[in-house]
Amino acid sequence: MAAISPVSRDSNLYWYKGFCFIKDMMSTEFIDSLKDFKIRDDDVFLITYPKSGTIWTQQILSLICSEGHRNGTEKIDTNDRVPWLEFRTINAYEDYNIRPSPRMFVSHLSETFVPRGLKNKKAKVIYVMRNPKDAMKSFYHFQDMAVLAEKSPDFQHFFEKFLDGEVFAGKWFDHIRGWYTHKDEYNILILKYEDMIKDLRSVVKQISTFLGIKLDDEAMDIVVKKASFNEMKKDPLANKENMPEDIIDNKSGSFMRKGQVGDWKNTLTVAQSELFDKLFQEKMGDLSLNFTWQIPE
Ligand code: PPS
Repeated sequence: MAAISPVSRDSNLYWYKGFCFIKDMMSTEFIDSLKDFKIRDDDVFLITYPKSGTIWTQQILSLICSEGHRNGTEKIDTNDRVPWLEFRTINAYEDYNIRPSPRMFVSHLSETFVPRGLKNKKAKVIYVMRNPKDAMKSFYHFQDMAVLAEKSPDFQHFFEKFLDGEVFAGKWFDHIRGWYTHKDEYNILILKYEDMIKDLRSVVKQISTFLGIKLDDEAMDIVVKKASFNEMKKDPLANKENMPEDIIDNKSGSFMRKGQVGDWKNTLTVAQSELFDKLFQEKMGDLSLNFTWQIPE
C-alpha cells in the first residue's frame, strides 16, 4: 500500500500518491475505491483543479441539461444536480449507483485517481483550467471560508504553500500536466476559464454540442444570462450560501468573489510573478499550453 505523509503547512491535509487530501473528508480506502466506481456511457464528469471555474461550469451544465433550472421552477442545489465524486458528506453519502441516468459528477481529482471506466471513452469528461496566478489568488481568499483549511498568515506564506502543492488537490502543475498529457485516453472537452470570460456564449455552445444537446436561441440566452457572474452571485444556490457551516463559513467571504482575469496583479509582487513565470516555463514549457494572464493581453 502506498504511504501517506503529512503536509507541513496544513495539518488537516495528507499526501497520498502525489495528491493532497483532506483528512476529515476522505480516507485512502475510499479514494482507492473510486477507481472501481461503475461508469455509465452517458455519464458526464466535470473535473477541475480548485478555483478554476467549477461552480461556474456546474451551473452551466445544470442550465443546459434542465429546463426547470433554466426557468427557475426547480430549486435544486447545484451540488445535487452535479454532485461531488469525492466529497461524499456534501451529498449525504447518496448512493450514486442508483441515481437515474444521465448522471453528472464534479471532481477535483487528478487523472490518476478517477474511475477507470472513464477510459472507455464513452462517458464524457469536461476539464476546465484557469491561469494559475488567478487560481492561486482565488484559493488564497477561499482559505478564509474553507473551515477545514489552515489559514496562511500572509500571501507570501500561501504562495510558497501553493508552489509546494500543500493545498487540497496538491500541485497545480501536476494536476494540469496529468490531465493534459493523458487527454487522448478520454472523451474529453478541455476548456479555459478565460475563454468563458471572453465569450461565454461560444463556450456554452461548445459544451452543449459536446453533450449532444441542442438549445434554441431563447434557451441559449437564458443559460448565458443565468451563468453570468452577477446573476450567480445573487443566487444563494450558486453562491454556496446553503453549504453546511462546518464546510464553508459564508460570514468570512463570498464564494463568488470577483470573477476576473488578472486579479493576481493586485496581489503578487513582481518578484513572486517572475519566480512563478520561471517555474511555469520549467514545468510546463514542453506542453503546447497557453494561458491568458490578463484581459486585454
Ligand atoms: S472551488 O472551490 O474549487 O469549487 O471553486 P471554483 O468554483 O472552481 O472557483 C471559484 C472561482 O470562480 C469564480 N466564478 C466565476 N467567475 C466569472 N463568472 C462566473 N459566472 C463565475 N462563477 C464562479 C469565482 O468568483 C471564484 O473566483 P475568484 O477569482 O475568487 O472570484
